[in-house]
Amino acid sequence: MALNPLYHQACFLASASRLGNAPADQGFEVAFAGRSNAGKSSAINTLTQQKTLARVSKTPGRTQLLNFFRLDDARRLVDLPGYGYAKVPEGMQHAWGQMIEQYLSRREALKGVFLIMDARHPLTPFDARMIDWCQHFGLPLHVALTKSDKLSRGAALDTLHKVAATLRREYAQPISVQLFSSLKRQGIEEAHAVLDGWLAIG
Ligand SMILES: Nc1nc2c(ncn2[C@@H]2O[C@H](COP(=O)(O)OP(=O)(O)OP(=O)(O)O)[C@@H](O)[C@H]2O)c(=O)[nH]1
Ligand SMILES: [Mg+2]
Repeated sequence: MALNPLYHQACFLASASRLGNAPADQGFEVAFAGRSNAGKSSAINTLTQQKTLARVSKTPGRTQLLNFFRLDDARRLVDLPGYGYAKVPEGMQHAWGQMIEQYLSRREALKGVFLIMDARHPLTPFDARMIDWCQHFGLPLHVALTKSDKLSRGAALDTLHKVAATLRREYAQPISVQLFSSLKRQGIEEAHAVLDGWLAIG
């Protein structure tokens, strides 16, 4: 299936250190959240078919900004700072929590959260906190288990089924989940179907 050109024309719009600095709160926005180093920026690049749109980091825990990418006048993807990196000082982790919670609770344009988890380490306590926030604020959530190329096909499917079962059991609102790999470019159509729905594309 051909990529909707809207994704491919994505370009950097702005970085914000807090919600007050973010671009105007209108239209449709999807945020990419997840642990530091999980593969959020890589997923954004893969889904927009661009190599260097979002910066892929060798040093986790560095990005403390909300990075906004514009698809068109009304639509944006947002790369959220990663969480759970052990070496980040506590004060910074606290600031992170406040910024993210503000963003999730107050951002009108935010239509859904794309939660990126390393398929080898899914559902960490930090992920659970993010899911709790989304459920609390009534935000639609989709989980992408990325780096699935690092697992055998059987192990990846096993993880998918286990995570889906846990999400069904633990949370009131439905949460969809898929396997994804930026390296092997797997799961792209499934991810776009979710993004299309939230961003009112097509
Ligand atoms: N094998 C494999 N490696 C991946 C995949 N996605 C990302 N990576 C690697 O994982 C590392 C972290 O990727 P990023 O996309 O920077 O992760 P991030 O979640 O944006 O990290 P922070 O911005 O620090 O929170 C990089 O070395 C990527 O090349 C994948 O699907 N497969
Ligand atoms: Mg990143």
